Amino acid sequence: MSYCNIHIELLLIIGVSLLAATENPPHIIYIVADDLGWNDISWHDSSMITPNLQNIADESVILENFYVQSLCSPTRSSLMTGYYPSNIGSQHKVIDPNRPHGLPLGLTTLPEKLKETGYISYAVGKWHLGFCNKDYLPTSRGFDKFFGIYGGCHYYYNHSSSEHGTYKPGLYSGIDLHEESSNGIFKLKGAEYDGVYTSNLYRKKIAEYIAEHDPRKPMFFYVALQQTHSPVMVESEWSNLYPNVPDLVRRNYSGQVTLMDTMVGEVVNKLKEMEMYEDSLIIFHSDNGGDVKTYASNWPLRGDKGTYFEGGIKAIALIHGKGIRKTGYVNKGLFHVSDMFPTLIESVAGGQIADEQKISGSLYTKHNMTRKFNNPETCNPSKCLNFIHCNAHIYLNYVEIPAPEPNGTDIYLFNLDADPYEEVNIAASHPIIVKQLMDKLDKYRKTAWTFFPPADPACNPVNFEGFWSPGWC
Ligand SMILES: [Ca+2]
Repeated sequence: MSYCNIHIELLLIIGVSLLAATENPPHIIYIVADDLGWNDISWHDSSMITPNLQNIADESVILENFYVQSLCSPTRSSLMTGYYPSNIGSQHKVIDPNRPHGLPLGLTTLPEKLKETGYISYAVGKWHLGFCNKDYLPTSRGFDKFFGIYGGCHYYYNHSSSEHGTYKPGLYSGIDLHEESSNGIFKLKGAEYDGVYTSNLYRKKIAEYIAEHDPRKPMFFYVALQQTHSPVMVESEWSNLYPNVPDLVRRNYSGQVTLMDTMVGEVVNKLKEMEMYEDSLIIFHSDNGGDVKTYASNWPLRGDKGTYFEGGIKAIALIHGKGIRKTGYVNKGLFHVSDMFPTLIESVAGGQIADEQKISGSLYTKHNMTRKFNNPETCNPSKCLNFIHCNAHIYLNYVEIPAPEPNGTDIYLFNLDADPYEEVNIAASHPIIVKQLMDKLDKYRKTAWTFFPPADPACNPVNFEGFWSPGWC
């Protein structure tokens, strides 16, 4: 299935490409969960308490073969630009707060493109696409307002993170909570914020942005939730909903899932209150698979966040609302997050993407493939300084082949129709398919590059009133 087929199929699902020229395009509510496990949703595991998402799902199209990258920044880079991350230097690892890089400047982002057709854009939550220079910030990349964090995660109560996130302490640490608008960029600290669980701040701000929006203009709202990313911290009212879960971390993680679900319900209710719901298209998906270190569950899929087995790159996903022709079913078509950009621009917003962009060697050239830079069994992500030297992952008619490092020997080939949980490696018995896919992979390697500079001590938040801030690249 080529890019065109993927795009056309997604377009058919949405079915809004035939909007009359006089009809206003819908509001687009794009909700991204962080590290949500494949099995951590009620339609896969009925013990998970996600009634709001279930209600939406019952009236939506569940995309059961929706693929993303295995980590946060690569998926979000692809979503915001329509490129494969490997073609825009964003494939490698994530955008670390101590490295002077970001989503490469000069690329037209989704909100910038939507602005051409009249959209007003808001973002609440996690950015994780660079901040070392003001030019990388959300309001410099097309959003009209932003409230949230620049990095990949932070502690929910004191809003701090280290250069290594919250996994382990780093030499540099600081507060990561900001608001941006036409009035400026603001570091958020004080009684209104200190000690307040971050998601509660988001809940308030999401409602505020929707209430302030002029409903006569199309709205693009990027709701980038921190749930269910580490640290596994949640107020007890949520974890107490799972009294039968014996493990404390899993109980807290489950509470995060239900808080996430509640926030989605609050978005829906606010849209209804403002009489915008009937004119809204809602998209929900995770940015990568669940992280088993935080007790997420991707069962029965193999692998998890950071791997290129199904558990790392197959995301919970649905699409709901205005323009959907047929709802209440599971679609098993093969999609990649990069398909969202052209679909939303052309089919939903009524905008245009230049033909030369569609047919260029890198931009918007879609295939059923997802590249990978590491293999959990052979490659430590922290040592993968260039994904080309690590592993890749390619799909062809539902057969996948994670290819090895150039000097490696491990090749996996799975028939996902017969073996969806990747239990039997059939590479040795299918050399022709392996050769075909390796040749294809080599072709794509030639279009890849990496933007992953070394850490720069100029990032130190002590230089910026204790905040992770722009101004050092
Ligand atoms: Ca993530």
